[in-house]
Amino acid sequence: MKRATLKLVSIASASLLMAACGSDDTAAEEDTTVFEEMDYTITGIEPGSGITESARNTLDIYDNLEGWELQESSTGGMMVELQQAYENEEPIIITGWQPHYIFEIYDLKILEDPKEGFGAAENIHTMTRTGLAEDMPDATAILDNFAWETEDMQQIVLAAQDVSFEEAAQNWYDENQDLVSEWTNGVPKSDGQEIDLISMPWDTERASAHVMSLTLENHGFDVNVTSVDPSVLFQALAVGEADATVTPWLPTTHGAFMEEYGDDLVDLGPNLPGAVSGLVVPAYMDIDSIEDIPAK
Ligand code: PBE
Repeated sequence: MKRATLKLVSIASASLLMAACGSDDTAAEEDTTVFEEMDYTITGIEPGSGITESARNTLDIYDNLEGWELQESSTGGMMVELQQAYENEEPIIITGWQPHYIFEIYDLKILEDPKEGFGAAENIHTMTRTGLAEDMPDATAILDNFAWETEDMQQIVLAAQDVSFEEAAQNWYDENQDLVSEWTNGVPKSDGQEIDLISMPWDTERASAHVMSLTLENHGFDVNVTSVDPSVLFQALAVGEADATVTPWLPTTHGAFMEEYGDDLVDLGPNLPGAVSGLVVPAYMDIDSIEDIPAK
């Protein structure tokens, strides 16, 4: 009798335990399913981009990202995957950055990054080759004066979804003559001096290169713009093949290139404060921090 009671008690507690485990399991399974569905893969962009470098570093420094992979592709490819996932409310984690128009068309969140794998907030810098200030002091003065805000860049990037970048930049330029004149005020006009700007193949950089090009052209310079991968950009500036750029993101995104080439070029400092890059998810996903992503 006593034994039977004990047995009953133990069965009861066992089933209670099982019930507890069961409900835990279900919750855990659901969470895991979401990440299994993504194949523990982060949707990345071009292998040569700075953000890809930061994402690789992020995978290394967070223990919970053990087993996760970064799928490198292209910005266009990432955008297509984001669009498809978003339309079907499926889970996706991308490498993303702001300014970017995806934040205008989708409800997204940048995951908190307590270990700063993507750096704290970044600035976009203006840089020249060594000696530009001596060779072209007036152009250098304009480059050095160049300063604008995230909203300005974002406005062009967004408008360029409907019209060409030339048109979007020209419209912004025409509407913001007060700001532009702050960059050129007191600087003598050129009589056709040539200057080679170098840029990167992303919308944000197309926007800034177009605006700087328009500014210099309207001040009498003969501007040529080339768009290349970040590593080529830094090399070109370091060996003096290009004159200037308004595109590097620092201290993290292009930090590795800066370490390699920083001594052989001139950093004129930030032209846009508060750029952000990181892991980005649709708002319908139930995670807020990189630390919320479960290990594989
Ligand atoms: N980006 C946009 C670039 C720089 C600007 C963040 C994609 C990169 O990662 O190199």
